[in-house]
Amino acid sequence: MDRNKVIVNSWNEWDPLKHVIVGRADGTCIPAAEPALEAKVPEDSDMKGKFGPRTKDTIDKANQLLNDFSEMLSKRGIKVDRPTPIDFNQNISTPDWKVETMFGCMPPRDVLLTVGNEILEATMSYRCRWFEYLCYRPLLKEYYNLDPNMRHESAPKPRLTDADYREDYLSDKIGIEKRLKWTEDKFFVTTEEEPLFDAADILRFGKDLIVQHGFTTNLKGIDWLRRHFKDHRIHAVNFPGDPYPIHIDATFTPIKEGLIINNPQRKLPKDQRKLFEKNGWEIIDAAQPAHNEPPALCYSSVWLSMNVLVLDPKTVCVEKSEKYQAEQLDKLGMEVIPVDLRDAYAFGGGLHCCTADVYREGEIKDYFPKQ
Ligand code: DAV
Repeated sequence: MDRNKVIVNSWNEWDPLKHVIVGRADGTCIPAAEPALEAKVPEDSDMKGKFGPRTKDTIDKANQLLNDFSEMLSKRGIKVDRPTPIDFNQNISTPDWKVETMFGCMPPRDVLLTVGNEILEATMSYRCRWFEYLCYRPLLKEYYNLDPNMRHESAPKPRLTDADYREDYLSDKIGIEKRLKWTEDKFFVTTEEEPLFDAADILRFGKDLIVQHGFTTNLKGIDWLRRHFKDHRIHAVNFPGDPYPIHIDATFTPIKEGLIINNPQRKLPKDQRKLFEKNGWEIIDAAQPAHNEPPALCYSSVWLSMNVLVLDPKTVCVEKSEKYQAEQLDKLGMEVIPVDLRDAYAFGGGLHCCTADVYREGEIKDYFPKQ
């Protein structure tokens, strides 16, 4: 194989990063109500009942931060690509449904899953995000043309009819207690009508993929991944304690081989820890977030504090204001690079969310030989 032509290669979350996609905030909309979104937007959120384009000044600010972050990565020798936004403020439809607006393309991590030489477009589970892959197609086309070994895959587009969502979640007045009980019982907003997953529910550990079963990924989605990645072992995990379980990357974050930080309010259940413990991996509580509340009009929780981007097993990007998380990682021997991103959180998440791997050095390895 001609190594010079390899564009796509990434097997885990921590090997040295050489090429990455960083999202953009252009045209991001607050999507209109739809069943999956209703379940996720916290009951007391300032976004309830609102939809349409975000303001120009908040978009400009977020773009400035994303541009600065990209520039910092480039200066460290990491190639950075950016998506091509489309007009998100338009009605979209399929024969089964229509919605008033799309979302945006700030968090590529939600849509694209890189496993080795493959980039897989996730099914997604919100109607407003059904067409988001289009923003990444110019890049995927380029990688596909340049790299004869690259596999460009797309999971079956879901129909996302009402049968995909539980009506129980449509109420605004469920209350945290009931939500916690439901999520602990794995009674999530998505049904098992058809395979559904968001790429940000998946973490890559060489031969093993760890997948969060929650609001955005159902068991059929996990089964689809198992059938698709035949040479991998797929493990479903869930995290009781999270009333809005979407995406694994503010909950369970591998830092380097052998070390994971876990959200102390969303602990991995004992039986699911065995795989890690048997193989000598340490799971420690993540530090507390520095903030009591997320920024205005933000979907994500304060735990974006642990949504870090590992550049290599000794270097990690942490949001600039997250002093406790930075301190913890520093004590664990990591070089911490502070990155100002908080004013972009509302556009789709933190440092891990707003990036997607194209190339990390290294090959597939078996980190969990004892299964
Ligand atoms: O804690 O709100 C955010 C994950 C975004 N990709 C949370 C999860």
